[in-house]
Amino acid sequence: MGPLGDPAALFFGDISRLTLQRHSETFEMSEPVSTQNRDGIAVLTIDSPPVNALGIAVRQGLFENVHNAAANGDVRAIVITGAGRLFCAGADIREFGKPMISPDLNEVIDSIEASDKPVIVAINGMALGGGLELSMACHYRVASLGAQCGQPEVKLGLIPGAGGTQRLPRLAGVAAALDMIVGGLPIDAARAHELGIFDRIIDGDLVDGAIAFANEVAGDPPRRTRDRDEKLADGRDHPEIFVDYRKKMARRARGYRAPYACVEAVEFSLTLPFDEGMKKEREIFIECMSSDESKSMRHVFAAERRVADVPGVDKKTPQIDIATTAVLGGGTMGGGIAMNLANAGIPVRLVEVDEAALGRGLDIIRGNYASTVLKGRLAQSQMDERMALITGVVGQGALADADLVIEAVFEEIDLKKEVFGMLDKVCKPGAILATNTSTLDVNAIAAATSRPDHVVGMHFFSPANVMRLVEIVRGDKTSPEVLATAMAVAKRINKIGVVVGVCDGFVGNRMLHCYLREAHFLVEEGASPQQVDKVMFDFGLPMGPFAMGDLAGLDVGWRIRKGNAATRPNDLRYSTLADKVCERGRFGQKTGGGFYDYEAGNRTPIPSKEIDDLILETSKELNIERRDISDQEILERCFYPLINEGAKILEEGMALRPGDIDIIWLNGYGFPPFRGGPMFYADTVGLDKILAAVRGYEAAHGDVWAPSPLLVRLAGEGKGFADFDGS
Ligand code: 3H9
Repeated sequence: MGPLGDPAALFFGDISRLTLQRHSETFEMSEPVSTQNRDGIAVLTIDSPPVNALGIAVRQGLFENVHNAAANGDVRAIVITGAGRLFCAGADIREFGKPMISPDLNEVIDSIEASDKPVIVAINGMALGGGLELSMACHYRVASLGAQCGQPEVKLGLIPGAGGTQRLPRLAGVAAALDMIVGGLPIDAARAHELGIFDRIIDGDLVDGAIAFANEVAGDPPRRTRDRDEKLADGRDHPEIFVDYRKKMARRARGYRAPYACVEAVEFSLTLPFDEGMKKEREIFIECMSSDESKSMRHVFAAERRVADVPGVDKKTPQIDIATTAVLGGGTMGGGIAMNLANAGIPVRLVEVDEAALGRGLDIIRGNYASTVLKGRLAQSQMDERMALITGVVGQGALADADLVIEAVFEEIDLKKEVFGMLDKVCKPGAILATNTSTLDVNAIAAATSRPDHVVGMHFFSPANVMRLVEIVRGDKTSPEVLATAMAVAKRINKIGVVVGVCDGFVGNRMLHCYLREAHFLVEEGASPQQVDKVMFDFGLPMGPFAMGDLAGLDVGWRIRKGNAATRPNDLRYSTLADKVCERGRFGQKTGGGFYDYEAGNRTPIPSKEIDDLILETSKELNIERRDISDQEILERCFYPLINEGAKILEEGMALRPGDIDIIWLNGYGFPPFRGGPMFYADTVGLDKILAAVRGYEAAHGDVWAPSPLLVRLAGEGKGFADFDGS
């Protein structure tokens, strides 16, 4: 049965006047696709907020409206455009994994391409994924000055599945198509025009310009992308381009399937006729769609957008105007935070106790910017603008009129309390006092002020000017306005802010602690640092725990451990390995050695004889008979306690959702997106399997392995963390 005669399609014909609830907003939806006849040119407008995605209602609407326009004797040409801020964000991601209802996107696209009347797409804003594929099946493409287009499917673990891999090389050439499809980044209108994707850029009213264009081509035979192959010649003459491309992307694409699948599909545009290439594209698209990689990356896409949903805060929550800011403490962290603010055009005072410390702090910032300029990623003029926004100041006077002060002094509770007592006296009423503490009690810090409602945690991750994550720590008394403003500031400085509760280490570091603990125990029991690091690297992390410690500096954790020594329970197993490494003055890369040795000017870790001996000595002291440890045990012992701790964090309400924990681990600790984050990964393994392993390790290693009640409950019910609804 054809799509128009499909009962399901008839049902969906009614969807056009649905009222759609999205967060707290309500949209009155009009026809998802409507037609206006403008003197013989049918103008079809896709109107499906928020992003004109190609869900069933839009596909159905396009199919019918194109069919009607093509059959209408008064119509000479067809223009397709989008209402709102962008043309089309592609296939409707919410439909993925559900049964496809006809017409599918390829049927719609085929019907457009087959039209005997010229079809011109008028691209406003963005044409992404299926939106670009639909555009490429139109006979001509015109776009507004600020338009962009791209094939971002790879970021969802997919390849373009509606002709992108076959039509883009025909329009833009193989090299540019590979860059766009494998890289997934959009290009601007000027570049798209230069490449031949856009036929004309319209400066002025886009629809009027598209109608004028349509009148120019109205009598011409349709120009179909599938029939064009002049741009393929280059690829045919240089088949080595694919070999080179695979080699070039190997480091970036480590652990991923989709980027390679993209290259494979583009290659078929050269080696097979168009329809055969389309079939291959379809096969690969379907294979990718059912992969854990794509499921993980789609989860990440949705989870990133959900972090902004925070109880007690919504779009109506008033925010505090942030015009002037100050960062207290010009060390590596404070400097990085100041750079973030300046990068977003926000003036910031960097406050230090004396000129020498201030000079050091400003020098580090200047050096960081200068090295970005040297790499060609920042213009000198931009560096100058940013440096001009950072004013170094000695003394507290500069804090008085700041709207937001971010404290980044040493990680010691008494010092933090003293600093907040001072801020309370010096700062103007209504100012937000934020602490960058990574572990300490934000409520205790807030209690040192007379305005605990204006105190919040903003925990940046090192290096703060690079890492995207900020844990926004909601104290017991933090007001909704302050929380909403902190979230807005994070967004403004291009960070992803995740709201967490007050507990030791918050979410990320609390889980990291379990991971590091087991990594050290494993080395005491028989593994080597390099074996543990390799297992983690092969899993997809940028580096394992020992290489990471060496990079971050082992002295930081050492100082914290010494601070906690007095309160550490005596009956708990504690690894002294890292302390012993530090006692030898080996703080990591910066001292030329940590768990590994380093050659001057080279960051490559070299296995260390000194450390090997130290490990053997330590095992002996502890009466541990060293044994061979399997990679699987390393994987389980590093990740399962981390996941178990994540479950405890959820049941205590310290994180709102498993997805929030995943976003923290992806953006703060380099957890690979193709695994979706630790909680999503746990679901792919199966909570029953994880629980069984946790119980086994509990029997062997004691109470630290006690499973969280939430893990026990969900595993018992045959569920995953994805089923956790906060109760
Ligand atoms: C594809 O096309 C496959 C084809 O090749 C083959 C098919 C056979 N679908 O990001 P925002 C929602 S795969 C459904 O906050 P922004 C989003 O969830 C697709 N919903 O806004 C959010 O909802 P909520 C390839 C979508 O201005 C709301 O729109 N395309 C889709 O920062 C606003 O989004 C892509 O991968 C969608 N496709 O950024 C593009 N896209 O408010 C993915 C967005 O309920 N999208 N939503 O949380 C984006 O990159 C950005 O959303 C965009 C706007 C740049 C468009």
